Amino acid sequence: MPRALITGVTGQDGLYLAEQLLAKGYEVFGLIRGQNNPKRELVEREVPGVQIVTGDLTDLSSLLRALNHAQPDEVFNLGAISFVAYSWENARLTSEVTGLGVLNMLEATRLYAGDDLSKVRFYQASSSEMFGKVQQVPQTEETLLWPRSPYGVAKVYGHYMTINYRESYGMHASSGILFNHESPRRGPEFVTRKISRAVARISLGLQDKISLGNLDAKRDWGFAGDYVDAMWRMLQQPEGDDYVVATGETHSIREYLDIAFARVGVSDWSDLVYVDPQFFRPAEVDLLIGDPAKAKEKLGWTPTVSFPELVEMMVDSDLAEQRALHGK
Ligand code: NDP
Ligand code: GDR
Repeated sequence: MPRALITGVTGQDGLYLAEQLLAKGYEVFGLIRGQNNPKRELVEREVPGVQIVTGDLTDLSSLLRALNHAQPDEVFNLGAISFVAYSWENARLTSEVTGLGVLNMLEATRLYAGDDLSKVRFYQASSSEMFGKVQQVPQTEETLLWPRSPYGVAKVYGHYMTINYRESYGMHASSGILFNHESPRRGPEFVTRKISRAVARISLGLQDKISLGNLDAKRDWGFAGDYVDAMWRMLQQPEGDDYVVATGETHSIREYLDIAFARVGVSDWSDLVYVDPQFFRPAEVDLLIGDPAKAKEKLGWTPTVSFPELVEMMVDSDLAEQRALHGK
């Protein structure tokens, strides 16, 4: 039975990945940080087969202990401070967790493997946020990186460190340059979930308006369940490599709003959305659109959920959740 260790198991991707690996017959270990992490219950409820280990990406010895306990064949490093807007307010902390945390995890994995580095494979959660300022459309594995946020800079560090472990030690280390992916499990601070939840609440009379920032930003949005499958496929390849994972389509926040409101029967949302300058970022990533050709060809990966299906899935899920919460 193959064994996997997932950092960031309490997050959106960690939950989907744990679910998929358990269904494939893996023994799954999930790293959880903190003395009494409230999200532990979420993991135990949603993916009950996961075995919890404790550790923190800023603490190398805790990671080594977790690895020695789990004895994984595959390590998925999904843990990070992942909210881009927050990264300006906590740039150093973001660098330590999202950047240096990758080095800690790589080094702990190397130490755990000892003389036989072939016994373990490593996945790093890199991001389209590394592309930042538009240099090329669509973005590929070869596009110049120009990060626009402390988060993006930290991810670039982790990305190159992963490549460096592959080149220096021959580690089977892969970096997935994943474009935005969403789901009903998305954190409510991210724009898609913020909108789907607000639309559900507005339609049920629980809220009047949504405050948002830049409505003209464009993202290549896919479904998280598809994207974690791409992570797993990367680690099944004979060699570690880097792959862009994206849909190849881009849409603005306005288009997301159109579909989300249409789902609850609202065709003109202009009076329901308030643009609040507090949600604008010091530097914006205006346009992301990825070219997933390499992932399609080498991994046989293809997205299965269209943009309208994704938006509707999220609004429907929030409607059900809000109805249950408020007895409506
Ligand atoms: P989430 O924000 O939902 O999850 C982040 C996870 O990281 C949580 O489990 C969190 O744990 C954990 N974490 C935070 N700090 C630490 C720490 N110091 N030590 C150990 N774990 C920590 O992110 P997603 O699931 O959306 O994304 C997964 C990964 O993929 C992240 O690295 C993200 O940056 C990256 N990514 C995500 C994309 C997306 O569109 N979703 C696109 C490209 C990359 P806790 O619950 O304790 O806070
Ligand atoms: P992003 O996701 O920064 O792309 O990072 P987010 O959903 O936060 O922002 C997407 C775009 O929407 C604009 N926006 C708003 N964003 C938020 N959060 N709240 C608002 O009110 C709002 N109004 C407009 C933003 O300016 C931005 O342009 C996500 C994270 O999952 C990262 O960890 C991951 O690496 C990248 O996706 C790929």
